[in-house]
Amino acid sequence: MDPVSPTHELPALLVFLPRPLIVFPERETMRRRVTTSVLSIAIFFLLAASFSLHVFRHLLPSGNAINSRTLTQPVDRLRNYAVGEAAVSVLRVLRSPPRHRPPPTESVLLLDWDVLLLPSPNTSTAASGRPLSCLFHTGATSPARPAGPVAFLCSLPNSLRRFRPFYTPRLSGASSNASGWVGQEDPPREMLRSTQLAYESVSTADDVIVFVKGVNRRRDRDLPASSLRCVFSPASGGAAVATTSVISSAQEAFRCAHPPAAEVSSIGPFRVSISTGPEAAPIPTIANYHRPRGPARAGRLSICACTMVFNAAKFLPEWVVYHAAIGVERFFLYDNGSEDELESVVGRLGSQGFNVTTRFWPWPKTQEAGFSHCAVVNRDECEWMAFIDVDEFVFSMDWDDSDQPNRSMMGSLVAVGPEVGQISIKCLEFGPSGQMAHPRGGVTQGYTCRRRNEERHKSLLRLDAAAFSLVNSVHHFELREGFQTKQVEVGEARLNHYKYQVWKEFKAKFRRRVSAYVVDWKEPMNLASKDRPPGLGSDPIEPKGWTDMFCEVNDTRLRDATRRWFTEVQLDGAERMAWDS
Ligand SMILES: *[C@@H]1O[C@H](CO)[C@@H](O)[C@H](O)[C@H]1NC(C)=O
Ligand SMILES: *[C@@H]1O[C@H](CO)[C@@H](O)[C@H](O)[C@H]1NC(C)=O
Ligand SMILES: *[C@@H]1O[C@H](CO)[C@@H](O)[C@H](O)[C@H]1NC(C)=O
Ligand SMILES: *[C@@H]1O[C@H](CO)[C@@H](O)[C@H](O)[C@H]1NC(C)=O
Ligand SMILES: *[C@@H]1O[C@H](CO)[C@@H](O)[C@H](O)[C@H]1NC(C)=O
Ligand SMILES: CC(=O)N[C@H]1CO[C@H](CO)[C@@H](O)[C@@H]1O
Repeated sequence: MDPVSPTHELPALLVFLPRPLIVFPERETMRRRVTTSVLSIAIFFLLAASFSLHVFRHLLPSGNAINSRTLTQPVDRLRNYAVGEAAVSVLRVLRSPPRHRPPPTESVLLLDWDVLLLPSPNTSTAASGRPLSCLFHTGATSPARPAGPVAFLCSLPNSLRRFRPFYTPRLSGASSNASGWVGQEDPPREMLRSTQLAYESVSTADDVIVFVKGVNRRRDRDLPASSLRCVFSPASGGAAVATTSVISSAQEAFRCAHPPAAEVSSIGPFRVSISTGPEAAPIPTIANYHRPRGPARAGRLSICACTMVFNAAKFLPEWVVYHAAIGVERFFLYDNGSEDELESVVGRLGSQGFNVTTRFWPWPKTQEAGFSHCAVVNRDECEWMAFIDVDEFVFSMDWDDSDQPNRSMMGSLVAVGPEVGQISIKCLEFGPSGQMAHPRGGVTQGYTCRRRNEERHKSLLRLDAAAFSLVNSVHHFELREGFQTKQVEVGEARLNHYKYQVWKEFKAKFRRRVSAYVVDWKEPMNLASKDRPPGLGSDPIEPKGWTDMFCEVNDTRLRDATRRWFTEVQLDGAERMAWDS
């Protein structure tokens, strides 16, 4: 929760004090009364001021509460330091009218001691060329790497992990325009927790969807929408400016009515969150509120694809080039904090004419929420959305004999009646196929032996058919009334899932699972789970005979087709695949 911000609470307390001076008394007694008033006001003011100073003493901003010098000191000393300057701050508050304030620098503690740092918009990050780092209140630092357009990721230094609370670091190496507004130099704020957080919001013409962790904690036990409220408050902190009703509550997605425009038009920006009862404080929020979107633009793309990625840059070109050729027009990647060259690979694909967009999505166990988000954000952009992973390739036996891929191929899969809201395609799981290293030419070229039976399924969703609640299980969505799911048989279309790759890749993928559905294979539990590779123990060491595991059927259909479709002959006569750079 935001601490009560003194710049918001104090003016209300102090502004009513001078009022007796304005109510003019009778002329004869005026002087005496004025004297008395002034005296009592002075006394009251002193009492009130010292009381409020006592109450707010560790919240009061001071001229330079955090600078590089004081940052090296313990927080308690910072607080004492702040009290000495309090009176000055109060007067400054009295003089300055309420105005637009940018949010302060905030941070969220993620899993594995990762810290997501959201610098105040008034912090310039295009700084001095010095490497950026997170500077913690003890003076400890750790390197900061960009995470999306406005955030940074750094690791909480070891020396701080044993001490509670955790304080928000500052972005060091950046310059800051401190002079613009009161409150910039607040004492350190506590970190927010990713387990209790409104982390994202999307506005449609009709409502605002807020993504929140910590409300619906248990599967199938979603709190009723009627017990919740949507709360809108200034991003800089302070009291709510509006609350509205929640229309739908499912998983981590909450649909709320927009507040009246007047409530959120004056002093912005605003944040949105959910509160679970009249007395309950809203869940802490970093979700910015946007006013309703305008009317949808005309014309939608037919088919797009949406996926979660973590360190998938190496696999991306093959997946994008292939699916673009068979008719996927746009790709949305939800990046779970990749540490590889994702952005440069995406940039290169963009310059080659592929439309790939990344969105930073570091929230733990939010694959369903990410897909809900993708479905609702792109509803005006795409008619169909394929929710498949970067190691999954759509293929149809009907394409076996084609000399060239064409953009109508995927289209033929979605050429269905208007009552079909979702198309469910089964997965065939490929094994290491005797490979010892990442195959030359890509996964489609090297992995050609698979398990016999299909496992699981993935879906193409007609975005207009997604249930209002946006409920999904990653593999498929719940649909609105009147729509149904079409199950496609493997003979018609299937997904080649390159699940069990060479040991090095498999290990890396499972070290940090992007899918919430894959059990942690290192934990000796759920040994019978479908997600657990059969025959694999719970040790991260290469099982004996790995290269030949999961090999029941030789299946070279996709390899053969892609060889035909994507082989390019170089000037020197050498061959390579279109996605090899
Ligand atoms: C700070 O303000 C100056 C002038 O007001 C401006 O030129 C500069 O770009 C600002 N720096 C940041 C970090 O915003
Ligand atoms: C991607 O497509 C969208 C809409 O279809 C368009 O606005 C955008 O400019 C495209 N981006 C690139 C890099 O082509
Ligand atoms: C992102 O990675 C973290 C760390 O392994 C994991 O806990 C989390 O569930 C992942 N997020 C998503 C959306 O899968
Ligand atoms: C695309 O390929 C499919 C499968 O080979 C074929 O049936 C169809 O006629 C092709 N469409 C175009 C427009 O070339
Ligand atoms: C797959 O093909 C290879 C090479 O032709 C052969 O050695 C192997 O036995 C085949 N595997 C299966 C499961 O049919
Ligand atoms: C660079 C930047 O964002 N500057 C802003 C800092 O805050 C003041 C007051 O809100 C704004 O007016 C500036 O534009």
